Amino acid sequence: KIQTLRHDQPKTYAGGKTILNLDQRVSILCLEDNDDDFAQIQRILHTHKQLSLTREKTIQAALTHLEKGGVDLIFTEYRLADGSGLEFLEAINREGIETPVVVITGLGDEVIASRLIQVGASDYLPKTKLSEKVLLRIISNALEKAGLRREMRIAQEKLAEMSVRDELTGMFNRRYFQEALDREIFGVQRYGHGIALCMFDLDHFKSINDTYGHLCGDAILQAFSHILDKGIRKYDVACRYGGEEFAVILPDTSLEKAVNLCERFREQVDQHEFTYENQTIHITTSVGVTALSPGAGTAIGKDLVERADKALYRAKESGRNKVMV
Ligand code: GH3
Ligand code: MG
Ligand code: MG
Ligand code: MG
Repeated sequence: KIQTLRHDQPKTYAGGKTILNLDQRVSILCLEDNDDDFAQIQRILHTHKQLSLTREKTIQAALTHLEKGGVDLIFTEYRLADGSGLEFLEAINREGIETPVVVITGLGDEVIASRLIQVGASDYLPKTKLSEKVLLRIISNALEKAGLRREMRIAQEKLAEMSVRDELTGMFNRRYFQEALDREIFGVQRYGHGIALCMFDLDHFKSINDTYGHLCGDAILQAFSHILDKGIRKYDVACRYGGEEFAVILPDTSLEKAVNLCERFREQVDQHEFTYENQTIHITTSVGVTALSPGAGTAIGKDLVERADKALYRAKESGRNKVMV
């Protein structure tokens, strides 16, 4: 859809003044190779002391300038010595620069304008429409839009993070675990590094709940997660697999090393004094471990989980508080 670009009707309030909601300094970078054009913008805005204008004459210089940060808004001419405004916008997108861009140009062309908006220009202003009122409105619009975009991005990132995490413990959830396991198994064949999978199940956890209450159980699950989290490397993947079951993927790890690690965890949990409302609680964990080494044939995530589960079952059968393969 081609956007209709209207710069002749600034937002106004009862007093008829343009609304510019700027309570802090705004640093504007002008990408403009024409001295007169830059002087005109300076002249128009010179009474607004909160707006500081700096200038670069080429796309390259502007990009270098932007790398240093501190720019809130960009004005750019469309036709530049080393490229077009479109190329500038594309370079900005490539670099992941979020600073809003307003294109100000003598070239009044609606098709170019809509194309510029499509690649992310915040606004497009023909030079014939340049006035204090219009510029101030455009500045305030661009900053507002950029603020909303930033908030949206942060919200999206938060949502994405939440969708892979377990709420109670903050560990990865089962869905993420499945994805991660498939990815790691693929890596075993591709890069020739073995992986290990460890399944933890807290022993007699039902009786912990029955004795101390469900909230206490929750607190213990959190404390247990913390112990697990602290004992692994940053590229290991620890997940809450189910209620009181946890799974840890150890990339680039042999069965022997994994067993040693789990044995340390088992011991640590056994020694740990969990506390809840001035009560000291003792828990233990059973662990099943399995590994996949390169050249050991093909396996899918389900096979590996099944093997670890069986090992865990053996740990339970042989008296709990044990690590089994
Ligand atoms: P074992 O594994 O040693 O065989 O015995 P268990 O009692 O741990 O095994 P079971 O699978 O019968 O019970 C698991 C218990 O874990 C029951 C359930 O209420 C508790 N549980 C599961 N999820 C949560 C949770 O999110 N919070 C709390 N507090 N308890 C949970
Ligand atoms: Mg269980
Ligand atoms: Mg059970
Ligand atoms: Mg259990």
